[in-house]
Amino acid sequence: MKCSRCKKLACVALPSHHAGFCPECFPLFFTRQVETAIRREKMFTHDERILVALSGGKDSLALMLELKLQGYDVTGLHIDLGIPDSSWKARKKVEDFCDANDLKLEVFEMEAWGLPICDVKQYVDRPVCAVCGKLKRHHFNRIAREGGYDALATGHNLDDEVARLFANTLRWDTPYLSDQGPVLPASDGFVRKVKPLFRLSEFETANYAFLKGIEIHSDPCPYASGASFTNHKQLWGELEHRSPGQKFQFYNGFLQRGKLAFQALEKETGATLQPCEECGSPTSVGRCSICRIKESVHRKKAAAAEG
Ligand code: Q46
Ligand code: ZN
Repeated sequence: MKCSRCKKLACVALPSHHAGFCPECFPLFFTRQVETAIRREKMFTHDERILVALSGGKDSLALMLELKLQGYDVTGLHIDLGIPDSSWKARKKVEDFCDANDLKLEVFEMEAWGLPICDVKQYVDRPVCAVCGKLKRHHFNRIAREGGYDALATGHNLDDEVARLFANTLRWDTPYLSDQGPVLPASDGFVRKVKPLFRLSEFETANYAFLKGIEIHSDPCPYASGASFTNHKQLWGELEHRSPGQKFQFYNGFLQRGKLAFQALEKETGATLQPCEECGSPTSVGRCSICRIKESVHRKKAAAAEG
């Protein structure tokens, strides 16, 4: 196959775009997709300050590098989760990457804040990933809000978005369906959230990271369960293989035609939010669920220490 742009030998075939690219031209395709996402969805401008959530994986590091190359004012935020034998490796990859590319970085330590994820696993009677995800979203938003950033960018790609949309649709989960999309505008103590990689598949992001020589953290989290999410991705992988372009059509169709209906439903039932009495984060009750989880873990830990 020849490169669709320069006609040299292609190294990446993209059936959904009826195209293929050589190692020099593929990053240009990637850049165009990110530019289109930012422009069409009005994600942010060159005058705004963007906080980029960096896990150390291929998507977040590729996003950070690409936004910097496009001249945006970006700062990375890494949350050190405090998972033994794992978190330090992800943190090191992020720190080395930011050093090597002269990128601004903030690191937030869950252990220093008083609730490492290993304690969540031990003392909370709920799936660890549900609580870990909630804690990460809480701190990403809080740090972006307190730091006066205009937007929080995450590395979610098309496969992540389609798998989540599919899961939300299977449950007809109205609150999540009304919120899902590449841009969530700022409201009630929440900063604007954006996903500039939503037009690109996992395969495309992985190729970009590889061709740019980004060293990623690829070890699986020792607490990972995510079986249904992985199953949904596999299912969609098969559909896409049989009918290239299906993933984007499904997601884009939802944005164009489905989302507004779910938003209208939520307006009728949505709760009013106010700042948490303790940490100031938006909540529908007096103290937010994060403050309550933290207190409950501390109580259980103290009781366990007393024997
Ligand atoms: S870090 Fe946290 Fe993930 Fe580990 S405990 Fe689960 S949610 S799997 S992306
Ligand atoms: Zn709180």
